[in-house]
Order: sequence, then structure tokens, then C-alpha cells
Amino acid sequence: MKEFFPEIKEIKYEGAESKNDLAFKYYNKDEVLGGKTMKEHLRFAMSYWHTLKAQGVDMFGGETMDREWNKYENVLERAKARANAGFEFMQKLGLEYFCFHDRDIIDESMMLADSNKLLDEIVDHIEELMKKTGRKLLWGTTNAFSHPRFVHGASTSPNADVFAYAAAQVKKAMDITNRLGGENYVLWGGREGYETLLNTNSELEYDNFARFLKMVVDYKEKIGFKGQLLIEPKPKEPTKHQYDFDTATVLAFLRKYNLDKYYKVNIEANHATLAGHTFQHELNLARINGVLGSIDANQGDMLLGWDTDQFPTNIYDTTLAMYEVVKNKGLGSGGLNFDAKVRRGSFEDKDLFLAYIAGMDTFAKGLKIAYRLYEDKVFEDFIDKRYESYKTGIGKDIIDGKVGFEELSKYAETLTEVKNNSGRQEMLESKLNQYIFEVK
Ligand code: XLS
Ligand code: NI
Ligand code: NI
Repeated sequence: MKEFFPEIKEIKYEGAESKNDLAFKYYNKDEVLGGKTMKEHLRFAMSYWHTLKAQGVDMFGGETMDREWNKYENVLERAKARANAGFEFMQKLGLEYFCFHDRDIIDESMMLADSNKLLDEIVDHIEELMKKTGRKLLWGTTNAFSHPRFVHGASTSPNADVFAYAAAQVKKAMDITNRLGGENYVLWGGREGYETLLNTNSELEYDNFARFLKMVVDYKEKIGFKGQLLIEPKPKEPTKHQYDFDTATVLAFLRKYNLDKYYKVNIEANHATLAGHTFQHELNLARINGVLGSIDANQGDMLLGWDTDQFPTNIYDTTLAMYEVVKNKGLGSGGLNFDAKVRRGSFEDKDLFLAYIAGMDTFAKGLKIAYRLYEDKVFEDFIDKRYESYKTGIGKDIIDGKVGFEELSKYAETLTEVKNNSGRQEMLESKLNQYIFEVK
């Protein structure tokens, strides 16, 4: 089989002292933390779209990236070459998993039936590659946002034909995901949202969105798909108001339509910050509500207001993200999908490897620091003590539901002074720094 990255050999762990750019400094896949290897904790995945399809196009200019595998004339040949390049890439980097949209693995045809036939052919090929290389599918999804038919949304389009088309696409993508043993199925809203209420029946759109998600649940049962269903929140882009704004919005929506027990969330760092939250906030909210399913690992640029999908290199963010994952006792069937793309100026194939190494190392180091913070109960003990007043006396009565406003008023009248303690934020931030600097 043609090698697409002949200059690059298997990327190995060489340790923090290494000067080799094409080696891991912190990601040591077999290193054990709390009974699990780093590889098992992190479950890294390659995003098919950003890694294999994106070629550097932006609003002001064309492709800067010259990818050998995208040059084949014939649709199926091109799709096979793309898959071959992807599997070579995963093997060389030691990435166990991948994620795709239906339209990433092979280009769409004019008619749905033809698209589906082509999908079957490329899935045969991908299945073979998976067997040969031991790579696994973290999740599959549908691209129901790029084609012009989705101009007004998919399941929230005012056009019922578009709803039907999106349903057919999700059905097929779920079949494929199931066939390839996918561990999750993702629904990112795409264009499910609106630009202006002057032309929008938002009530019907929300209801239809829920109808659609119910059909996903029914079909999952029908085909016996064992994977986890995930919704990926995002507040804006492409539409101004996206219905899946953030975790809190998604939870309220799912609960209203009695869908909450079927779905968890896939949290993306850059989507969290677009919603005005930190990455940790979204992970935390998902965790305490029992819906933390998986992660799209990337980072945004705080000076830009859109989804820049950069490779994660900020150690503060990865540490605090992994802290939530450790507290969640892992991600279950989820993993860390690099929903990230190299910058337009990083146009060589080699940059793809360098970018993944940067992201994997930053998360590996973040995991180690988070694990130590957790084991040493650096924040836990402080937080525990901060809420001590709820363990005895009036606090315990509140927790136990023994008191109401009348009892509390009587109690409050007896207080001569209300005393608070310092939150010690700066001290805690300094401790976090100490762990970031010192953990080996
Ligand atoms: C776009 C989303 C998308 C999903 C999959 O912003 O992150 O890439 O992860 O459809
Ligand atoms: Ni994403
Ligand atoms: Ni994104």
C-alpha cells in the first residue's frame, strides 16, 4: 500500500528532556496512573474532517495544503486514499480512535441512494483497515449542514422535505456507526438554530428538533446500537442562535421532552468559551448532572469571536479539564477527539503530526497534574471545609429538609453576628501553579 508519510516513522515517547520534535515528551501511553494506562485514560481520537479533508481554505483565500490523498480523480479511489492516509497517520501517532461525519469518508452524490451505495463501499474498505490496524471508531455523525439544502437547518428547517432528508442521512450514518462498532453517536446541531425571529416559528422548530431526537432513540433501539448518544452544545456559528447553546440549555431541552435519559453531552473546549464559559465549567456542569459523555479537544483564541478549533496547548485548561474527567472516574465510552485543525500557515503534512503531538502531550501532562491534585486532595479538602456549616446544626437541618422559612427566621433572630471565611482564591491558584510547575 502506498505510504503517504514516508518521512515519518512511528512517534515514540522520549521524555521531557528530548529535543526531537517528532517524539512525545509527556504522553507515555503505557504509564499507569491509578490502575489505568495513560492510553486508557485519554482515549485519543483523530477527527477525519480537520485532519484529512481541510486544506487551509479561509474566507480570503484558497487551499494552502497540498494533500496527496485528496488528489485522486475518482470518488471512490480518492476516498480510499484518504482512509489509507488516515489509518497510516493514526498508526504512526499511536491514536487508537477516529471520528467522522458521513460526508467525510466519501463525497456526496446527487441522489441519496447513490451516496448510500458509495458509503457502503468505503465502509467495506474502512472496516478492513480497522481489522488490519486495530483502530476503533469513537463516534460517527452526520453532516447535515454543508449542503445548500440545509440552508435553513435540518430537523429545524421550515421545509419538511429537508427534515426527511436529514432523517435518512442520520439513519444511514447510525447504520454505518453500528456496523463499525462505534462507541458513540454524536449529534451536533449544525444549522439547528435561527437568524431572526421575524421569519421563525421557534416553538415548532424546538418541537421538531425533539421529534427528530426521539426518532434517533427509536432507531437506536431498533438496530440494537449499543453506543452512547451524545449531543454537542455550541452557542453560535453558523447560526446566530443555536438551539444547543450550552450544557445547561441542552439539559433543559432534553428534560422538557423527556429525552434526558437517552443522551449525554460531548463537550468542546472552543464551544464552551464561545458560550462565555470556561471549558472546565461545561465539563463540571455535565459531570454533576451525570451527562459527561465525551470531549472535543481543542482551544479557541480569546481575541477572536469564532470557533478557531486550534490544537490544545494551554496547560491550565487541559489540567482543569482532566481534573473534571478524573473526578468523573473517566469518560466511559467517550474519549478525547481532536476537533482541531492546523493553522493555514502550517501547511506541510509534517505539521499534522507536530500538532497532534502538541495536543497529546499537553493533555497527557494535564492528566498527570490533575491526578496528583486529586490524590493529594488539594482542592477537595479546602472545598470540604468551606461547606462545613452544612454538616451540623442548622445547616444539617436545611440539608435534611427539617426546617422552613419560619424555623430559619427564628434561628436567624438569635444570631448576633454572621461570620464568613476567606475564599482564598489566590492561594489556591498559587497551589495549582505549584502542581503545574512541579509534577513530573
Ligand atoms: C463544529 C463541531 C463539529 C462537531 C461534529 O463546530 O465541533 O465539528 O464536532 O459535527
Ligand atoms: Ni466538535
Ligand atoms: Ni467546533
